[in-house]
Amino acid sequence: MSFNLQKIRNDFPILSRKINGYPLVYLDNAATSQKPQQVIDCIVDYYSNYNANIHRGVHTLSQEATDAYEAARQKIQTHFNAKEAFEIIFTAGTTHGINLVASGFSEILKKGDEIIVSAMEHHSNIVPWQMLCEKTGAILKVIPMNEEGVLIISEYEKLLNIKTKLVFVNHVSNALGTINPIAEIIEKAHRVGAAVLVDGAQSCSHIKPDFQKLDVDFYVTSAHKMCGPTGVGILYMKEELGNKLPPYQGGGEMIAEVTFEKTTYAGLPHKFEAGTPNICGGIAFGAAIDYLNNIGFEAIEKHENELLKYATEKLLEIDGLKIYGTGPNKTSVVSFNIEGIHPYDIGTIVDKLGIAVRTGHHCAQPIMDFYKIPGTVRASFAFYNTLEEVDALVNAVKKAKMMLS
Ligand code: C6P
Repeated sequence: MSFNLQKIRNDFPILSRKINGYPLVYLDNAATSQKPQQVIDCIVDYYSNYNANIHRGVHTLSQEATDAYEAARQKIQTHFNAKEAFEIIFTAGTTHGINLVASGFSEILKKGDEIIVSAMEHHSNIVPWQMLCEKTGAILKVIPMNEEGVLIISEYEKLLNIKTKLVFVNHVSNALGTINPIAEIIEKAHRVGAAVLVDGAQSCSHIKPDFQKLDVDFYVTSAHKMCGPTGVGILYMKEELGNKLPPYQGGGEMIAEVTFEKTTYAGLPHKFEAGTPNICGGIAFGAAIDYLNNIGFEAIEKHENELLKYATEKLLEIDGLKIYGTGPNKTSVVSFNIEGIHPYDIGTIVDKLGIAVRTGHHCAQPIMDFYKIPGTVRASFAFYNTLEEVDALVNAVKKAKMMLS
C-alpha cells in the first residue's frame, strides 16, 4: 500500500471527533494509539460470530476461536521473527510481562547477584526489579545517561561483570523518544553471560524489531500502543529461558496433570498463560499487526521522522522552550517545557483548543529528577498525524505561553 495519509486517517473514526469545538489533534500516541476501523471490526466480528473459550471445547465455536487466537500468535511470531510461536506468551501488556519475568527470577537470583537497568526506564521497568532485589538480595545498578538523554555505553561496560545476571533496558524511552542501541547492549551483556529484557512498549509502533537478529532474551510490548486493544500484549522469551523459569500463576490451562499430591506444568507457552486469556484482544492484536504491515514500517518511519523534524524546528522557534531528549536517534516524541510555566498549565490550555498531549513525569520520575524538573509537556506523534496538526500544536503552545507569561 502506498502512504496515502488521508486514506489512513479515514480508517480512524475517532480522528473526526471535535473537542471543545475544535477538530481533535491527538498527540498522545505514546500513552495509547488510536484504533483503525479494521481492528474495531475484528473485535465486533469476534463477539458477534465466534465468541467461545479456547483450548477447551470440541464444539465449533471453541475451535474457531482457538484457531484465530493461535493464528494471531503465529502472526506475531512472524512479525517479530521469533524462532517458535510458543516463544510468544500472551500477556495483559508490557507491565504484566515484566512482572512475570521478575517473579520467575525471584527463584533463581541469589544474594550478591547484580542486575542492571538504565537511567531512562519507565516505572514498569524499575519497580519490579527493585522488588526482586528486596526479595533476593540482588543489587541494582543503573546505566547513566547524558544531558542529551542518551545512555553512556562506556559506563554500562564498567558495570558489567561476572556477577551481572540480568540487564533491563527500554528500546525507546517514553519520556524522551531516545532509541537505545539495544543490539550493542545485548551483545555486551551476553559476553558476561547476562540475559537481557527489552521493554518495547514504545518501539513497536515505530520500528519492527527482529528478535532472532537481536538475539534478545526477553522482549515485552503492549498491543494498545500499536493500534490494538488495551489489556493484551506479548512477552517473547527464548525457549531455553522459558523452560528454566518457573510458572508465574497457577490455574487452568498451565498444567499438564493435577492431583492433590502433585501438579506438573504444561510446556511453553501455556505454562505462563494461566486462566482464560484475553481471547478477543489477542485476535485483535493480530489484526492491528496486519494493519501496520499493510502500511509498512518503512513508510511509517519516514512520515514520523518528517513530523519529528518539523515539530522540533517549529517548537524551538518559541522563546524559552527547551526540548528534553535531543539525541541523534529518536522516535517521534517531543518532550518540552517553557521557562517559568508549569507543564500542566500548558496541557490544560492546549486541550481547550482540541489538542491532546500528556503532561507530567510520564511514569519516568528518575528522568525528571535528572533534569531537575517536575515534568514535561509530551507531544507524541503517530503515522496518522499531519504537518497541519504540528502547526496547530505550535500555535496552541504559543497562545498558552501568551496567556501564562
Ligand atoms: N507508557 C506513557 O504514556 P503498559 O501500561 O503495561 O501497557 O505499558 C507500560 C509501559 C512500559 N514501558 C514503557 C517504556 C512505557 O512507555 C509504558 C507505558 C505510557 O508513556 C503510559 S504510562
